[in-house]
Amino acid sequence: EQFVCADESPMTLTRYFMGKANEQLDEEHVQDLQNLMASIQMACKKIASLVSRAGITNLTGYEASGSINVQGEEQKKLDVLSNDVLKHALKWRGGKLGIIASEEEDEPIMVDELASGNYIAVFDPLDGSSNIDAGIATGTIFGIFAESAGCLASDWEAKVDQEVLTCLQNVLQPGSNLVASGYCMYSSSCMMVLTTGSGVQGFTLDPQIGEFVLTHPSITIPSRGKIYSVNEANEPAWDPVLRSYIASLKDGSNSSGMTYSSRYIGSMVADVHRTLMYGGLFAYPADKRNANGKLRLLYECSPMSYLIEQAGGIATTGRERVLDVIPSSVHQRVPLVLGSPEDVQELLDKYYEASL
Ligand code: P6P
Repeated sequence: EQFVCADESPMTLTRYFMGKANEQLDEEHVQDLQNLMASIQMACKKIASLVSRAGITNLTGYEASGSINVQGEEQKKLDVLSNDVLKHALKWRGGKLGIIASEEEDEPIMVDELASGNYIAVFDPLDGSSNIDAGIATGTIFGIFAESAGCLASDWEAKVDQEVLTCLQNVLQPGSNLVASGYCMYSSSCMMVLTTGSGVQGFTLDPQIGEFVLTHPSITIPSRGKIYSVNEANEPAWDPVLRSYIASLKDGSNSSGMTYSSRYIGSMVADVHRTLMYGGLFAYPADKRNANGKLRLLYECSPMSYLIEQAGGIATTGRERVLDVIPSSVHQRVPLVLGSPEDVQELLDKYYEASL
C-alpha cells in the first residue's frame, strides 16, 4: 500500500524528510539531516541500479585487481563501486559532513577540511556482496552520528595533524549517539528502512517514478516470532546456553511452546529485514573460533540495533546492549543477537540464570 500526502501525491522519502524527520533535532539539524538523507537515497538508487544490472554489465565477480579490503576479504567489483557511489554522493551533498567511515576504507576519511562537519557517516556500502553472483538479496547499511563540536571540520585548518587524527578517531562513538540509521535492501523490491529517533519508516522504490514512497509507516517488530536466523554450521562452536536455547526453539520446549522455522539468507540486511517484519531473532554469535563473532560494530551492528530498538525490539551482544558498546577500533567486531523482545529476552534470561 502506498501512503499519500494531503494533495494525493505519494509520500516520498524526500517529502517525509521535508515534513517530519526527527522532532528532537533543531531546525538547522533537520535541514542537515535532510541533505544527508537526500545524498544517501540518491546513492542507494544508483547502487540498486548497479546491482540489478550486474549480470548484464559484467559487474559480478571480483575486482580484476583481486584487491583485498582491510577485513582480509576479496573485494567484489560492486563493493568498490558502491563505496565510491556513497562517498561521492555524501561528499557532493555532505556539506555538513566531516568524516566518513566505511567497511571498504581502511581508515576514516575527512570529507573536506572546509566542510562544516556537523555529522559523521558510517556505512557498509554493499553488505552480503558475496551473494551477488547468485542473485541473492544484498543491502547498504548506514548510520549518522552528530559530530562533536570539538572536531567541526571548519576548525580543522587550525588543528595540527595530531588533533586531526583525534578528530578522525571521533568516529568511534557508541550506537546510542546515532541520530539516524537504516538500510536499503536490494531484493524482490528495493526498500529503504530507516529511523531518525522517532520510530521506523519503510519506503519502497517505485521504478515508475524513481522515488522511494512510504509503504510501511511506523514499523514495529512483533513481540514474539516463530523464526530463528543463524548460521547453524557454527552450532558446535557456540556457547552451551545458546546451543540449548536454539534447541528449545526446534523442539518447542521454549516458553512459547512453539516449534520455530529456521531461515538464513546469509545477507545481514535481508535477514534483519525479515526479522523486523515477521518477528523472531537473528544472530551472529561469538563462537570458539571467533570470540567477537563476525559482524562489525560501527557500521553494521550499531545502525541495525538502533533501528531494531526504535521498532520495539532488543539488540544485544549477549553480555550488553549493543548501543552501549564504545568501539575501540573502526572495524571492531561484536557478537550480535537481535529481534523480537520476548525472543531475545528469553535468551538473555538463560544467560543470566547460567551466570548465577
Ligand atoms: P556467514 C555477509 O558476508 C555478512 O557480512 C553478513 O551480511 C551476513 O549476515 C554474514 O556475513 C554471513 O556470514 O559466516 O554465515 O556466511
